[in-house]
Amino acid sequence: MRVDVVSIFPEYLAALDLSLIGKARQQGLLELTVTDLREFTSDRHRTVDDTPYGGGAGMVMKPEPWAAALASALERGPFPAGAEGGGAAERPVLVVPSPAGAVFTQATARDLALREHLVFACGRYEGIDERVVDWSREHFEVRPMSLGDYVLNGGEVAVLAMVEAIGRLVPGVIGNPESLVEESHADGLLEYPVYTKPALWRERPVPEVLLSGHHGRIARWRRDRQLERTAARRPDLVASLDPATLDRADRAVLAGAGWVVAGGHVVPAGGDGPAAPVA
Ligand code: JCH
Repeated sequence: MRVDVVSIFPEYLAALDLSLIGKARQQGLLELTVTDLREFTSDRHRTVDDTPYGGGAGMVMKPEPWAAALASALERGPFPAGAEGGGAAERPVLVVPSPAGAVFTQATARDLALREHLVFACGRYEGIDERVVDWSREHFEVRPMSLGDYVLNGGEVAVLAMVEAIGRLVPGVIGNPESLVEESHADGLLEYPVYTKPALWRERPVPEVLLSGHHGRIARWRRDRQLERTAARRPDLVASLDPATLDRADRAVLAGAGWVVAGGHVVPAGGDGPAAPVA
């Protein structure tokens, strides 16, 4: 996979050279290039912004440097060279972080981890002139993406998060592929709590079942904690559970947390959900 990042703060992306992504590069699985948008300006002041048409606060990023930077990224092509394998050339993906983007999820990360060429355009100020996005659709699959419903000052932090989430899913990048298998079994539930040595710390014992060696009981205990946590912290995820994936023990834990299966959905006990049809 090739990853190109364009930013007016390229030093911000230095963290990508460390840890997981750095290892992927050393293994030849991923090639990362970070370029300074100002390299693609042609005026003496290396101007990248201007006032917004229609008025309003702040500044907007000018289209010309962006077009030049993105054309330069396109020229690099996929990595390794000829990653198409004789087939039709795949469209590179242009990810544009934006508070107005679709929310980036694990499903997005899995999808993008299979692509040959990802380009990330880090905006600043009030964002990038929208015509850059429109023009880019002629050359890229364009994906405006939000990290979540909160406002950052620019795209860099969002790109750090997205490249880390994507990079660890590139085949061969994670040392222990078992971790990925467990994650993919996550069934729309939050993770269970984890513990390590010492078995007793500040008068707090590790839950005894985890020391028991009973793999079936451990699996059931972990599943119970996942269900409890999800009910307490993420009611939206509980409401999205498919009842077909819930056994009797699951339903008992959810009932204890105030959720029941009714009308083919998981709903809060005692109202709200659609009534189950009477047979
Ligand atoms: C960004 C900005 C428009 C603030 C400039 C580029 C992404 N999830 C997420 N939150 N914020 C971002 C993000 C991504 C790229 C840029 N800004 C600052 C732009 C705003 O609304 C009018 C507010 C923020």
